[in-house]
Amino acid sequence: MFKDLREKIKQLKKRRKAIILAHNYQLPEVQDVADYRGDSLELSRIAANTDAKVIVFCGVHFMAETASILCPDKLVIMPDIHSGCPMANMLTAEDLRKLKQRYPQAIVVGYVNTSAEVKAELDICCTSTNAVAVVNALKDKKEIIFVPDKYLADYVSKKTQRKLICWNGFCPTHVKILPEDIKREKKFHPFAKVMVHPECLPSVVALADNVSSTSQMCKFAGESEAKEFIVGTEIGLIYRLKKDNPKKEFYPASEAAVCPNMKRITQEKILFALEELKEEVRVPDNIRRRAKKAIERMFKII
Ligand code: CIZ
Ligand code: SF4
Repeated sequence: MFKDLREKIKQLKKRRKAIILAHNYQLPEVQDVADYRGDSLELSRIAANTDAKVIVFCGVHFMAETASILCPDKLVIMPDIHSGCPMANMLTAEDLRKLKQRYPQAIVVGYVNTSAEVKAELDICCTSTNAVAVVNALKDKKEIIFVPDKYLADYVSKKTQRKLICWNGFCPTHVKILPEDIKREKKFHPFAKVMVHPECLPSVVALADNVSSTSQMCKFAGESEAKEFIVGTEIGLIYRLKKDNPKKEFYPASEAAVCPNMKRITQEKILFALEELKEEVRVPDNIRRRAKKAIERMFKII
């Protein structure tokens, strides 16, 4: 059945002049039909530079919004519009405006895991790949607000030796990975390198050989001499890591690290999305222009 679906998707994709982008956490069946896989920013950059007319974005809502912010002339559609990010939903634009009022001198750095409305309130955007570099570039600023992820903020603060004003946001999936999980897997696989995402608990980050975003993990696993890896992030990444490195072994730190929102999209939904060209994600122009500035400032730093 997948073969049939795959063929239909391929044909319709051509007819619609569409490309399919899949986040590293998507289901294997989605990654298999994607033209590109990557983290949210890699995918948005691909969206911005493609000649395709339609972008089928398989990820969560803020990622499709980011693609739309960077390429407003293209039709960005999500095969499941209800794929949201609970972390992004923990901070509203109104919350951030209030925080800014309390610290009027502070420069505002925001993780890409935020809504377009929140991005419009930021000075600079960042990702888990470049958060440390972004904060390091703000040496002349006395106060820095860093939202919404308190654990990413903790990691960045330790790496940069900067005090950050943060928000009480977190990723409900990454906090499921516990230090005991890492210790147990290390016992089972004593030669494995431990890679963890900076959205994890600080007690988990402290046990890692490598703390990085999903795209950095793919790079690290490919370049490392090690043959085995314990992976402390959403388990969808394991499929990509294994496919790209068939001679190496990857063990999830915890089978509980599943993001249900990342698992909503299927091949069937991709086919429907291509048939009906729905659901469109478009950011209103006034918000888009302001949000784009924050993303462009980040591009200038990295
Ligand atoms: O930016 C992304 O794609 C996220 C949320 C995860 C990562 O580290 O790739
Ligand atoms: Fe959001 Fe966490 Fe899911 Fe990523 S894994 S989309 S941060 S809830």
